Amino acid sequence: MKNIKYPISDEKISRLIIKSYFEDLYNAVSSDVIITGAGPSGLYCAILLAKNGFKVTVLDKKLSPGGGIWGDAMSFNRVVLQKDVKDILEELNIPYNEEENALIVSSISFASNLIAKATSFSNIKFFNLISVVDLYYIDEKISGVVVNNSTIELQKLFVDPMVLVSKAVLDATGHDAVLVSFYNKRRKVDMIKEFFMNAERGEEEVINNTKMIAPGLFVAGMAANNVYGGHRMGPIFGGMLLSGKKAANLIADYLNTYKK
Ligand code: 48F
Repeated sequence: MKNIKYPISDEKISRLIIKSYFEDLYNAVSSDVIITGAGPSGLYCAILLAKNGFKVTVLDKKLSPGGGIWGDAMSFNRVVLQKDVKDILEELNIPYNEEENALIVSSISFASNLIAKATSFSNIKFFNLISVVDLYYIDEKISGVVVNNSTIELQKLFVDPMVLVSKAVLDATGHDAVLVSFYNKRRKVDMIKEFFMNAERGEEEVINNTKMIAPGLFVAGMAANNVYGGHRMGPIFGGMLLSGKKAANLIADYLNTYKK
């Protein structure tokens, strides 16, 4: 008696994976928005834009989405959020404990629920192990990104990248503000660099610093504080969600008035 009623051959496994993956990649050659960085600000922005009906591509150079959430606090797997984002945690089904007017959340639950929500939208395509290595610039606006496989980048192999086009691009790459740095190489932006750690100030600033840097190029999350000189902060994440929300609103307004 066999235990498995529907066995699958190795050949079929390869065929199914290649077909499914490359269908998605083919589809992602052109999107409304490319979000680079699947940390908290990028993921929440993707969720809100997808809810609005936009076609979203999320790229992350690492194996697992979630960015800095997994690293939590010195490896103590909890993060803290302000009560201002209680409704967002409830919307994302993330359990929390309330203490001293603050919310305490398991970083594992926070990351996995954000990822689960984002991957539940058919209009968000996810690609991990893909690095953005440059910006695509056409007609005086940012019109996509130049990408390569992360393992090729790590090995520094001489392999040419390709372009994914979009009407808007979000730099949600965290502390390094990678996409704004690419832009800054050709068109000057005053990158002030992030300031010393201060959670209260940094969390306020990260929302104010979420902006459109140049036509088609937006910045959110820690990248925004790095560009505009906001304070860095530790394992507190309300500002990241609210920055992602502000970015989604700015991008939606831009896309609604977008002319090719
Ligand atoms: O750093 P990250 O989590 O971004 P964030 O949304 O959140 C910051 C917090 O995690 C934390 C904090 C809390 O107060 O300060 O730092 O600003 O995630 C950034 C993601 O971008 C990816 C990287 O792998 C990470 O998952 N990334 C960075 N550079 C590239 C990239 C690149 N060139 N191409 C693709 N992905």
